[in-house]
Amino acid sequence: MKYARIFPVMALLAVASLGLSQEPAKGRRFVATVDQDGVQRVEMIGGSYYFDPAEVVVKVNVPVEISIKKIGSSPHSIFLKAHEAGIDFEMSLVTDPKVIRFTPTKVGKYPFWCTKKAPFSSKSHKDKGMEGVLEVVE
Ligand SMILES: [Cu+2]
Repeated sequence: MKYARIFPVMALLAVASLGLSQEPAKGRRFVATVDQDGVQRVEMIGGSYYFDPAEVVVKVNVPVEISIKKIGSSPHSIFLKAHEAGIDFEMSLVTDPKVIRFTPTKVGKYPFWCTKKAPFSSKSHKDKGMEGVLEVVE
């Protein structure tokens, strides 16, 4: 009889956790706004194994400043090469924020990722999900 009462609760919990696990594994989306000085500022964190935000939306032909730091002890980096859009950076991340500056010149979606890989691991950080997209819009 006890089970009869517990079961509906368990079923509810199971459904709830199922819902959670079906959430897309993608990270947060951030739409940058233009500050009074005409710069779009983004604060980003690199962790194991993600970027937060993982989707960043910026306006074309407006300067961007990404302030990025890592959390945790694993080495991480951020890499994005899109010469056609005036975007080209690659840097190792540290626990103090570093600033990346560029002005995107072409609308599009440009993937970025971490280039690190643990010495005895078959998977790179990118394989483990440490990647994202910079979306440049009108
Ligand atoms: Cu990494």
